[in-house]
Amino acid sequence: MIKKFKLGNPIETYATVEDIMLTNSKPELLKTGEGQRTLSMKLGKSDIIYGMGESVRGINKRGFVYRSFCSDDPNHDEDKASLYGAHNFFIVDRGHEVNGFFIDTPAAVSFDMGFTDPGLIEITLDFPDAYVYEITGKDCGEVTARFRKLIGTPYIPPFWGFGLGQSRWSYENEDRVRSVVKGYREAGIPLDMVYLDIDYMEDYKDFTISEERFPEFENFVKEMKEEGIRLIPIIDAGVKIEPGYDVYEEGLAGGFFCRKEDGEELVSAVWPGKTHFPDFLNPGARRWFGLKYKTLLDKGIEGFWNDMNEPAIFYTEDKLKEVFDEIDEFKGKNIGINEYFAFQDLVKSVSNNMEDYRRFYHNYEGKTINHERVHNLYGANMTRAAADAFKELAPGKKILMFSRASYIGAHRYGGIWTGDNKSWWGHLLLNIQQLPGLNMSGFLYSGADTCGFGANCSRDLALRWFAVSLFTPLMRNHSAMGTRNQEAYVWGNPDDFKNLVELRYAIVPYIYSEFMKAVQNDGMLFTPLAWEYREDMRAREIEDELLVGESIMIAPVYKQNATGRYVYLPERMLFIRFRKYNDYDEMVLEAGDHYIEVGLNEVPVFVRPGKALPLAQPAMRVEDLDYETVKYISFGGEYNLIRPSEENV
Ligand code: MIG
Repeated sequence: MIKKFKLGNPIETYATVEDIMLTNSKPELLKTGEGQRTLSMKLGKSDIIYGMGESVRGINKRGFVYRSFCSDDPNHDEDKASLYGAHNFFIVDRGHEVNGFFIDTPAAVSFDMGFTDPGLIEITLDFPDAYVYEITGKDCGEVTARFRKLIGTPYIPPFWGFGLGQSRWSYENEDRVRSVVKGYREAGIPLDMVYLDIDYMEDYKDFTISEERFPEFENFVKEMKEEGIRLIPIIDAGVKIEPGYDVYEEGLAGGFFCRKEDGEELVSAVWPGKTHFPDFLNPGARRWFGLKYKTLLDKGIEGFWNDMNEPAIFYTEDKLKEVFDEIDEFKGKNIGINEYFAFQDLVKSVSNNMEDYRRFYHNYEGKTINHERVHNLYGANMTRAAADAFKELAPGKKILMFSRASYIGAHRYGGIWTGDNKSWWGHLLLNIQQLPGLNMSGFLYSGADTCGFGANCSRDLALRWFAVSLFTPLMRNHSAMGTRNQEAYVWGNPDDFKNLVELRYAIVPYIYSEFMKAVQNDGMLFTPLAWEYREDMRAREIEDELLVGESIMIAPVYKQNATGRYVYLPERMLFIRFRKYNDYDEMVLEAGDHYIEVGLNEVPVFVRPGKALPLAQPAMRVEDLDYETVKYISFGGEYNLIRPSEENV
């Protein structure tokens, strides 16, 4: 059962695709407070909260304040209220019944999930205008499926998008890319994609290519394609201000950039230096920017990643001026301790600050709307710009597309990656814990930067991380400038990595098949144990094991120096310890707790009773997988394998 309520005058977000009749009353399960700015609900002692999409902390979201406000913040610490996505959907599992809530507003919202008062959820809207959806059902899966039906079918990537991608900021020229491909080939490790970060461009200008570093780009794309590798360039939101640069000139002439109150285009600095932000909320601007991807499609490119679209702001001219003026006031003064801290904060406040987000406007649905009111739609509409254009530019063809910023609804247009994590063991666990929330919000094609983006990775962390990522639809190894190289072939004994990546390719048919079932049935690819084992009190607290599709459960090792781990089995399962896709131990384990040994080169998988896991003979790239080689590891069951259809290849 879904009920839709209206608070104030909501701004349309197009997050949903189903028409639901408005209930002309206040929300029923959530109690509205003063000025309809707050919504609250009592929490029972053992209620569990799931959802909130891309966010920090555990699978159970209870006990923290999350704030939906797309943010460019590379420090995903435990106290970060906002990451890159704004996914305002959560469910409360009350045992006998489950309630789901979607707060549909493009402005910021805070979700106090039993933090201030352990017995209360309190939602605070920055603006008291929103559609509120209340969904009830018998269990978590049913409520989530109803929500997913409401928001429409998730993006399906091309089949090769399930292969391994290698990325780094940056493989800055042709030879560097060639050497990465060579590294993989020599180690015999499968690979489907190499990502190009901002340095492939000329001065970080969107839709340009550096003549110096990629002098014959089109030929190079072809050369790589012949090698079986697709190049995936990055596109940033900001357009460099540079007279004569076509994207800048056209954007200006078309009136496609965001403006300030005085009618001037906002000047903000990002990688290209000073830029303007395309107004992705304006259909004309969206179409114009989307069609620009043609420049790269024409050169043989078949996939992209969209970045910096929260939008990230290093500084704006206006803010910088204000800060300098304030600093001037400190000059020559005898600074006290409080002033010292205020002084120090001044410079830090320059990037991604609220004043700047209030400084510009969008032309949305025929109205001029301040950015603050629609902030969370910006990145989502950049993705939509690309996806709409792809339909026009490459009809019938699947283009790989994923974004950093997102709002619910954008899951129909592309996937997301989870941004700048670190090569930390804690972030490996975070990777596991983020997956169910992402699926609940419709983001099925997603994954984290394998091995971690910031900080230096170690060999053991790299192995353990590959052993997790090999289950995620988007599997990409990516790292930041200045960090240690972490490609699969750089570590000693690359065969350990080869075996892990081969196992990935061997289970691609399963991941793809379960992905498609999740698309078709409004289902989950990564499910918390408690959703399936409803009566099992232990399962309700498991935060480091997941069901992946219908056949298997995973229990990854995410601690350093661990030679194994404790695993809880809610029922009898077939434990497989893979060393290689065709070399593994098999053991039936009874329900309950077990300590399992898992070497650095091993992957534990548990097949559920009455189910089977398909495994193909691996190939060097996804398109070469031969479905005739698929064999099944069965625990007394059969498997319905969905193969990629013609159009998905
Ligand atoms: O300010 O393009 O999250 O994946 O490598 C950093 C450089 C900008 C942030 C992305 C990251 C990418 C990096 N970008």
